[in-house]
Amino acid sequence: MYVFQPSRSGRRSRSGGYLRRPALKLLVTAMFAASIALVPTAAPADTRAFDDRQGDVRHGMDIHKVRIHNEQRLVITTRHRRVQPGQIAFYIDTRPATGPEYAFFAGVGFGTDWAIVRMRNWRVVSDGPRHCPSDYSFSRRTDTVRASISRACLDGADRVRVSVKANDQDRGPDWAPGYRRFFPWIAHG
Ligand SMILES: [Ca+2]
Repeated sequence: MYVFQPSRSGRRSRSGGYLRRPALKLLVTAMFAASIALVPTAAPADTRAFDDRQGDVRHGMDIHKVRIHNEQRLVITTRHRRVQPGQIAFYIDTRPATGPEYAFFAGVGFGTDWAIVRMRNWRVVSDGPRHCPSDYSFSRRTDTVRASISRACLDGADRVRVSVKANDQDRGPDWAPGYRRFFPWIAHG
C-alpha cells in the first residue's frame, strides 16, 4: 500500500514551486481518501448478538436474544422468555447452498441430552451423533440455553452462520431469525 508522507511532499512543493498550496491540499485529500479505500474491510467480529422478536410465539421458549461466539469453540447462547420443557435446535451453516451442514439438537427442561449430526438440504444425513467435544446447559435462573461446539465437530470450518429453532413440548416453534433463515456469517476470531 502506498504510504503518504506529507512533510516530504510539502517540502518538494515549496522548493520546486510547481505545486501551490491549494493544489497540495487537494492532493493530500485525494491521497488520504485513496489510502482509506485501500484498507481491507475488517472481518466480521467473532462475537455477535442479535435480538429476536418477542412475543412471536405464545410459549416460554420464545427466543429473545441469540449470541454467537466463534473463537476456539463455537458457543451459541440463547435467551428465552422463560425456559420450560421443550427442545432446541441450532443449525450451523458453513457453506452457502444446500442448507446447514450440521445441527445441534437438545432437550430443554428435563435432562440435558444433546447430539450433533450432519445435515444436508435440512435433513439429517448422519447415521448417528458425531463424536467430538461439545457441551450443553440451560438455566432456569437466567432463562438461557448454551451450546459449546468444538471446531472438530465442524470439521475445522472457519466462518459459520446460525439458525435457531426452539419449541415447547406441544406448541409451534420459534425460529430465529426466521424459518430456515440464518443470522449473518461470523468469522472465526
Ligand atoms: Ca422470538
